Amino acid sequence: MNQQKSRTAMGAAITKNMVTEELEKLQKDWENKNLPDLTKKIQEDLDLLKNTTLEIAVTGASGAGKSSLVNALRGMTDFEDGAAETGVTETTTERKSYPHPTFPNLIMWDLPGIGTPNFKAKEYVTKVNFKKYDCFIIVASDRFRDDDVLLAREIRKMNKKFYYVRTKVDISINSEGKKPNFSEEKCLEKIRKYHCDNLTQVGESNPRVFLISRDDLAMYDFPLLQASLEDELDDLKREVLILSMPAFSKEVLKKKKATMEDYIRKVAFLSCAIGAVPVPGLSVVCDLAILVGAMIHICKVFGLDEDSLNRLAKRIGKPVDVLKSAIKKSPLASQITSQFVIDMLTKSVVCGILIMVELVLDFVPVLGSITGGALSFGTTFYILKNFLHDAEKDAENVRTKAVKS
Ligand SMILES: Nc1nc2c(ncn2[C@@H]2O[C@H](COP(=O)(O)OP(=O)(O)OP(=O)(O)O)[C@@H](O)[C@H]2O)c(=O)[nH]1
Ligand SMILES: [Mg+2]
Repeated sequence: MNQQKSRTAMGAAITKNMVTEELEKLQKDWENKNLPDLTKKIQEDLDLLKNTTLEIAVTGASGAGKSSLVNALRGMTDFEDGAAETGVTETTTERKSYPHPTFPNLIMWDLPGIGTPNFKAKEYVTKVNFKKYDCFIIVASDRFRDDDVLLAREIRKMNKKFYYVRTKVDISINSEGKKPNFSEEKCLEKIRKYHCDNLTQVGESNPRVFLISRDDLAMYDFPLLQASLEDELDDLKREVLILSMPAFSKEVLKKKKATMEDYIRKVAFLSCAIGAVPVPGLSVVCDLAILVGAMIHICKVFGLDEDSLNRLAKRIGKPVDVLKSAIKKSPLASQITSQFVIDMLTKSVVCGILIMVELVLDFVPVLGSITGGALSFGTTFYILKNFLHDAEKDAENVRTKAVKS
């Protein structure tokens, strides 16, 4: 390998080794399939994800914080258009679906409180159509009751997953925090133990309880709850969850990035298979529409679009411009057009694409007769990987800005 080939393309995040690895994977996938079959399979995978929904029901006693949790999981405050109504008296009186504002494939179901005169425990399961949901979050803000365990039993009968969640932990921590020698960790452990004992008393064996506050999903047990949900969902539903999850921690951003890497591979392959179009005035070939669509998707996954930034600004009570000032490298989703991509390609030709193209050409014999397609794969993969790298960094900067007091 000559020196030029082994170096990182100027200033870019993507090395030639990374592209080589991808081409080798592509070559392997290719071995037993022909191009139309593989293209069909990849397009089907992408369509399947587009059509997959994840429906999470939030249930529990009246006033426990169900609607507030539905809003928090959609990255919203309780006080904006489209938010589930919350209140200190019985508020939600019929089940209602709340699709995620950016990724409507995630549907949160806000259910009425169980055990109220309108929703007696016995009829509740049929009245709110328990069969419909993929999994359940059973919330309590003081203690779990017989009714909650009854719900859990019904869910278990359907072979579905549920999670016991204790909400409003911020309130408990704030009031206990005033005591001398306060330890947050010990206090959380005490609350956890209390609820596990309480659930055992009302008939649950070996319960696990997640402590959360709707005000800050990065705190307490929310990251554990999210990890448990992910572990127990099938691949497609897990992907829906990861894409739509508010970017409240570095770990969430990493998971989003890993998911998007797989997406980029698929998209680059499609760009290869669909046949490449030379970009006028440039010595590159690729499918501009694919690039535009993929970049907009990446921005949305990382919350780098106007609507997501506005929602986050509202949640944290800061002007949206403060958040925007943290975005140094990526455009906002609304700024991505064909012209934007052409400008980007023009700069990248100087920086790195040509080196990639040279590398991809080495692979052409294995990729058969689709020289243009192989070039398109290389260009699309290289551009999107760099774009993803920048988007993750910017999303992390936005997150840091959001948590800074
Ligand atoms: N501090 C704090 N307050 C919360 C939290 N979750 C909910 N609340 C408040 O608790 C009250 C009840 O919350 P809701 O989300 O309306 O409760 P619900 O379970 O939907 O109630 P119903 O619709 O009546 O069944 C509201 O005033 C919320 O603002 C939390 O995590 N922390
Ligand atoms: Mg409610």
